[in-house]
Amino acid sequence: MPDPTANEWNEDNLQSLQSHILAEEQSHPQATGEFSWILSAIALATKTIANKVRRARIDDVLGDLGETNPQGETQQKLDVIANDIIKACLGSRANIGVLVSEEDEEPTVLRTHAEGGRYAVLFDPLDGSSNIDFSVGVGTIFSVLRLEDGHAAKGVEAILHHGARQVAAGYVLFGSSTVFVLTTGNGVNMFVLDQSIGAFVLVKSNLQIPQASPIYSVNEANCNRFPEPYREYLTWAHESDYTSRYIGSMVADVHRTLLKGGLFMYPPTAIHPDGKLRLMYEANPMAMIIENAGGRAISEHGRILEVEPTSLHQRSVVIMGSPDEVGHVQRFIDS
Ligand code: AHM
Ligand code: MG
Repeated sequence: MPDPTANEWNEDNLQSLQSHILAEEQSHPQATGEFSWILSAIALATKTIANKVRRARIDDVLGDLGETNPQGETQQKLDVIANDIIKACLGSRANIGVLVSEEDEEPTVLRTHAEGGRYAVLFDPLDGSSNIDFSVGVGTIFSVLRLEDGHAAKGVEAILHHGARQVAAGYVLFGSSTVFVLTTGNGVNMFVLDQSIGAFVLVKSNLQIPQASPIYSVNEANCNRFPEPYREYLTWAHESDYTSRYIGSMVADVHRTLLKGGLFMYPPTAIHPDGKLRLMYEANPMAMIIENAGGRAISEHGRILEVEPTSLHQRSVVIMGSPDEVGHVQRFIDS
């Protein structure tokens, strides 16, 4: 019989994102505390975006702007609002040198390494935003890279590193609840925004993706334009009684895959021969999360995290999820 007078609150069941990051930093003797500044800015930005997303219809900011982003895709009003919020929240953090956004052609250089700019933050401010008018889950994705001394002189090259060099990555899903999933390379933790106190609280530490799960998540309407191995995989999955789930928002589809297991992929198509998703601020951060949860994340030529980027907005084929499920697709690609 539980003691009703016992205090059930302890550090395991009420820990904010902020205190979690501080505790993690304290466990690294060389940590300077700089990192918590960046993550607290991301938390502030995403809480603000969550509020905008919820109020979008009331504030009449749904729909597109009639303009396109650097990839030629239609910008939603909320894409631009979310981008501005992130830049406003991160721009004043003294240790951020460079911001890279899906919505901006060029990186925003805030300060050089000599001026204290130690990190670059790369982000997709509102992924899946074509779903926003219908109250479907959308999200912010971010990747944090450490900058080397002298980065200002090297320009974009200072940021063109493979994803294995990320020092942190995460996403915030604006769904029926607002969920913050974070990795700093040491497991994956999940926080939920408690609206009543305005803080992200830890709900699950050390998330592990299931080893296998018969679910695939892909835009199957493109099937006839997929290369042969993907079509063969889908035929195999149909014959193996797999089920399908596809929301069309990467954050929501990857989040489900992380929790329930299965496979998420965006193969090459006629329109997007290199895949549709962007390497540096969509594929890489999601790959870091999935790998840290025990899953696999590959393009057609090996680990996504080992792809050497040649441009900021380049695209990548994405195949990620439970290790066994990724293995099945790889089998068809390799045969
Ligand atoms: P976006 O960054 O412009 O929102 O595009 C990325 C989105 C992903 O969230 C999603 O996985 C994909 O595009 C869906 O593409 P499609 O509609 O071709 O299935
Ligand atoms: Mg996106």
